Amino acid sequence: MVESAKRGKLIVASNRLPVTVKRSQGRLQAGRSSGGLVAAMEPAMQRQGGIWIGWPGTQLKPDESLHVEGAGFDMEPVGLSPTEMKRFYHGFSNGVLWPLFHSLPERMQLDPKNWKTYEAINQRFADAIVEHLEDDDLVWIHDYHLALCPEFVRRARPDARIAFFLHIPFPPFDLFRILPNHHALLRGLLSSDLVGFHCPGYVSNFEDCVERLLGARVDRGNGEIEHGDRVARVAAFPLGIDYERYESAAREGPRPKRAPHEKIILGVDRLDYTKGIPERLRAYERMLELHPEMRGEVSFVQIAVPSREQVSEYQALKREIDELVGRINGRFGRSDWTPIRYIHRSIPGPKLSALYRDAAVALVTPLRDGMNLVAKEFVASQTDDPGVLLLSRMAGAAETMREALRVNPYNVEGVSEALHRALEMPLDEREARMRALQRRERRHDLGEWLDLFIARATEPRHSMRPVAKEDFESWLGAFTGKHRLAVFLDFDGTLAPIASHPSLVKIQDGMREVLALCGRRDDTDLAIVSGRGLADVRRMVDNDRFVYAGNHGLEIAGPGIESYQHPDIAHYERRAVELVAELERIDAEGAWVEAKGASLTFHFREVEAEEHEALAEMARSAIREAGFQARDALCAVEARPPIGWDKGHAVLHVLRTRYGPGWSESVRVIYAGDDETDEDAFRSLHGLGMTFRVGAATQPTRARRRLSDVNAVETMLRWIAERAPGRAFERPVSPTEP
Ligand code: ADQ
Repeated sequence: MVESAKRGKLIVASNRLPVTVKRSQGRLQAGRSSGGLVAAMEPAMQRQGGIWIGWPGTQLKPDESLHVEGAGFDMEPVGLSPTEMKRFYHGFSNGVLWPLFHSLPERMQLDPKNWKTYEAINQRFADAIVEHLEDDDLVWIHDYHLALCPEFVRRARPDARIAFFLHIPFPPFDLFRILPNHHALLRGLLSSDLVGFHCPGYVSNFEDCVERLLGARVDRGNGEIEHGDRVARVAAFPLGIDYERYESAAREGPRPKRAPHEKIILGVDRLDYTKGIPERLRAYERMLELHPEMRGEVSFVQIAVPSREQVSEYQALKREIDELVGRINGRFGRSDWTPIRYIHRSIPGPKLSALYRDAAVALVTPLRDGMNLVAKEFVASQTDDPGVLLLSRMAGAAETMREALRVNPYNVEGVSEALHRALEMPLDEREARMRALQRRERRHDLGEWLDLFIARATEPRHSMRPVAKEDFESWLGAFTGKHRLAVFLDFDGTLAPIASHPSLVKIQDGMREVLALCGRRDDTDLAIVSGRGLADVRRMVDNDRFVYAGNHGLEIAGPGIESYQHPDIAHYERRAVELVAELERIDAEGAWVEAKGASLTFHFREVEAEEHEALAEMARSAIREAGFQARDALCAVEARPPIGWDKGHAVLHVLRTRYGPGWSESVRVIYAGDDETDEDAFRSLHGLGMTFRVGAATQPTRARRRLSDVNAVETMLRWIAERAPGRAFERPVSPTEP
């Protein structure tokens, strides 16, 4: 299946707009927002045009709009109240995701209320996107604040073209799984057509996580992930900078009246604990300790833009840095020399360019960093005497900037030695390293990044290669081993494609053949577990070697077990007759009631989509009033007796009666189903068996893995039919038997 992609407008969404609005004397004033995301995306939007959706930095009044003269693109503000800021931005985004994704989980501050607000604000952003969304537009969502947004946009507009870029690292599986909401976050991201990261290492961390936590099928070679019935692509797009702009700004930047006597060591960061500023100050202190001859010869300029000042972690960091700077300056300072000049504010562009240009060494030593643009800006600005870049191995930038002196920022001793080496480095080596760095950054600049990302995001969609027997061999081979198999299968949507009416559902020839093959094996037992009445599903499948559980397991019959009927069923059969009559009175063309004895289903697949929710609500309330449980199914609402018995109970009942209480020793269980009611079985079998949810990725699942459709189930059954013979079942011997 190939779908062509035409180009519409670009809709960018990020937590912050590129301007931060302040209210001063009742009037709005717009300033520039800080940080790497804005540095990257603003030039991109200026080139591309479109709409940027984000928080403007202050709550606008209903009659106020945001128009920034000469921006080159439109801006759409999303309002956040102070409480929402506290919970969504400071609480979950920066209090949980930021530290965890930077591999600093002990700094996480979990609070379930913050997660709720995170969900709500992601929905708000999605609504704003959908409002502007037209066919052929590209939605480009940015960063960890909006990880659920792709899913919410996809729900409203299933065909939208959605891309996501993460500006920070994606952590390894072992860390990511600490997050209580990890499934939701992965599902959110996978609703995109393309998920971009800075580095291949982050891509492979993400692939590990979706494979191990969601059981999704991952094609690492092609960077494709199957998520239900959709395919998301993943790839690394290392961000570059607008090289020429930094280069010319450096050439034109203000020149000092006379060259400073000391060599300048420069640090430029947002004031953030991931940037490793205290560690860097200690390394500088150690260098002064070990090399007294450097005192008075060098000077460390650290510029730190205030960031997230409401968060206590950031306030503590500020205090720590203030104290360290004071201590080091007190310890080594002289009347004619201050070892550290610490500037706690944003610096205007031309001044920053001049600082970059004139520095002898840039100390870029984050403890962890998605990419780090400061390293790249420094390199582009080195138009005069070449300086040296000291770069943390933990920054994404270090993966490509090989000619930098790469250091471990945690190793204070090592950084101090590297700093000394950088200060003493001869000109020819500095030149060779800097020119190589510059060539690469010039070639792989922001424009190239943008072209590559947009080209990939608008590529025609295609399906992944269909799931093959080899996939099942790797998922199920070791699990099943030589054991006997107990395979439980839902019917509608699992063994046969859904049709407009239950009576039209039909098992295809290939499926029928493979079911027969499985049925003939003496090491494999099949059971069909359906919401249909027992007689109905047995007639549909028509294989007398199988066990059947009808009415969601209220009635069970088949070879090897005694027939079972739940004791309360007769009572509910009588009451269900009245409920059927009641629901049949709901007047909607195409809606109808399927009577199944003690349970029933109200179907509305054939009714106009916009009426679905109202009909479902009417049915739910009639069902509840009649004393039944209402449960949503695919274009239907089911009424079930409230007797605490579901597909999960039925499966465990079959296993216990067929193989004895120690069944988990002797058989391996596989369950596949496509319906919400199969979730009960997934829950019961969690940790006890291998479970598959079939179909679209629109619903969360407890199943271990997802399968795209009925064909994938057929492939699984073919693998089962053809697998090497297992041991025949031995009936358990009770201790009292001779
Ligand atoms: P940040 O964590 O903000 O970005 P970084 O990539 O270094 O980190 O970008 C900082 C930007 O702010 C640079 O453009 C820099 O020039 C500017 N800046 C910093 N201090 C400044 C100051 N005092 N005055 C003026 N400007 C200053 C996040 C991720 C990074 C990733 C970027 C882009 O954490 O890893 O590289 O997004 O994806």
